[in-house]
Amino acid sequence: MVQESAARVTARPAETGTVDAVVVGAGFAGMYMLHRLRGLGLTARVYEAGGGVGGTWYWNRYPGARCDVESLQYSFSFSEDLDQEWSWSEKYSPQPEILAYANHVADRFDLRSQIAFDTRVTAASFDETAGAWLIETDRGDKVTAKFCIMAVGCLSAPNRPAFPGTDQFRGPIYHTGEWPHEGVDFTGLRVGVIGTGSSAIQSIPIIARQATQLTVFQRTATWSVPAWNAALSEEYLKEAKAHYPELRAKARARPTGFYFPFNIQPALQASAEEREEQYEAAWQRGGLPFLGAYGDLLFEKAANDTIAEFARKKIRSIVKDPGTAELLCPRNVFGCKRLCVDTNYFETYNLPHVKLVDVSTTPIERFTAEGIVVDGTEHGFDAIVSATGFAAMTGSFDRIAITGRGGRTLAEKWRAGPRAYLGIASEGFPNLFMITGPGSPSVLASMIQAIEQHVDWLADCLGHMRDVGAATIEPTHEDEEAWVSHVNDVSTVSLRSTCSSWYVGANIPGRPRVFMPYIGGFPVYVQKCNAVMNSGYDGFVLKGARNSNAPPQVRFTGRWQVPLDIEVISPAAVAAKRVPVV
Ligand code: N01
Repeated sequence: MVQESAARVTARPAETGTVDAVVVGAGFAGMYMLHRLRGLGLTARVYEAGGGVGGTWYWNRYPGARCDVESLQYSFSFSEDLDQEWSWSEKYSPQPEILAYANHVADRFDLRSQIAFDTRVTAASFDETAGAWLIETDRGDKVTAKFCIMAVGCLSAPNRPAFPGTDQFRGPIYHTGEWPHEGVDFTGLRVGVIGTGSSAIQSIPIIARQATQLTVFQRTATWSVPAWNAALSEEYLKEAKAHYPELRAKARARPTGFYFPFNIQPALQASAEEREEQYEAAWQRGGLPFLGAYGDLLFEKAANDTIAEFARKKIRSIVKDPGTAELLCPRNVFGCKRLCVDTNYFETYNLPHVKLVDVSTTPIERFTAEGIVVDGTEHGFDAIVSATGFAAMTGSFDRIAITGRGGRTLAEKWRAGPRAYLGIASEGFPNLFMITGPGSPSVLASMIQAIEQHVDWLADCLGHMRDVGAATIEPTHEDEEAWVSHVNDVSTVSLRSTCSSWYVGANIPGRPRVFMPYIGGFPVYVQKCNAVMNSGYDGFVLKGARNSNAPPQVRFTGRWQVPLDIEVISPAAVAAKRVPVV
């Protein structure tokens, strides 16, 4: 019995007509895009499948959900007033607070009137004669727009593995990515959790507090670092806000798009004692910056082995049962999959009612009415939590029938892996844009900064198209191919490309193995985008321009013209494997 969140859907007449732009999704990307479109004086309609704004933070309401980038940086930076007005309560804020922030932004910038909620876009097709997109929804809307902007999120399409017998299970099955809005009380229940990624490691300690019995099915052991989350004091916030602009600027110059202290020295040049000290200090600081302990950790396997062994020692020191501790010790490259950040994850396995079941060699066989069968043994449950992740990066595009020039579908074009120039646009699909699409830093940067940079670039592009009277913009085949090759080449420099993560689509059987996000570093990517814009959109074809000599005007992207932290983060540093990408 699969549980879906119960959204109250109010009736409204189907929409027709024409707007300048349709935006698909009202998460952080869709909201900011709408704000910028409005600033340009363009008419826009946003369609959002959820009943409210917030995207990821609207859907992922599982217990313990919170961000793993510090809240002071995991927030919009486009408005200094907004930065000053809003106060985060914790270092890593919980999902309800991030959702409250999204709602505050929607109200503060008066966005709701142009968003149609509870409406899923089902199809977008390009009419070559009209030079416009026809966008259709599951509520019968058929709207025409010159621009179609996909703000659909990188981790939005839940992965539901097809375990035999799922329908037979008598209790509820909850997916972490579509958690019931009313919450779930596991008190007195026997609960099974499938998966040990970020969603699982955050929810397991909380579920364990309620359940009478908790069984975790682990296919791949997870690298996780303590968050050491804490409340933010008034004094801390006051001080941070006094220096907010500097913090934002420093963040933009970092490969991750967020700031934290890191050490560029190679681990292999330090002595074993120095490394131990350095790792211990980084562990005590906690969070994703743990990977910044040395500069070569994601480039040199021998260096990575040193941090991996340190983290395994930590797991063995926390988990009391040696057999369970060994099962929880990952054997793959440290930080190859997205590093997890937890509060009491490993400690939870010391509780007598919590059990770990290894499904790495004996996969889940089937569901029954009573529970889950592994290796011939039935584990009985009252409720099951599927923390099985997402069809990352392209899954949200797969859910929409997108048809471009000549009747070619995006699904067909992307069958062997996504192809997009700068992760923003794809040849054959004029005036279709993607915010943080595959081939851009997206999930390897702080998502909100990556979103803002794309939206600002796109707003400038649309403004330029209006200045020169261009009807359409579309990347050339050659430039797109060159960019896709570059994204692929850069990925091979990093150890990140070596394991079966969702970055490469390998979490789901049958998906093509392609490293999808751009791993060359956020500032390097931003420089490329700026260069493309400043050259008059090199790599793109603008059709119908009356005034093609007009130089592009930089309307709002000034804040992205930040110098690289050149000492350590330059294309040469990438080539020399010296970019501490988290
Ligand atoms: O999903 P995941 P997630 N049988 O794909 C397992 C972001 N995020 O929702 O590793 C058994 O990481 C799968 O096993 P394996 C963050 O970027 C951020 O947890 O593929 N197990 C894995 O253990 C994150 O990386 C935050 O072998 C199966 C788990 O399910 C991303 O979202 C919080 C299986 C899925 O883990 C996704 O995280 C939450 C099967 N058939 C999420 N299929 C923060 O900001 C899958 N699994 C903190």
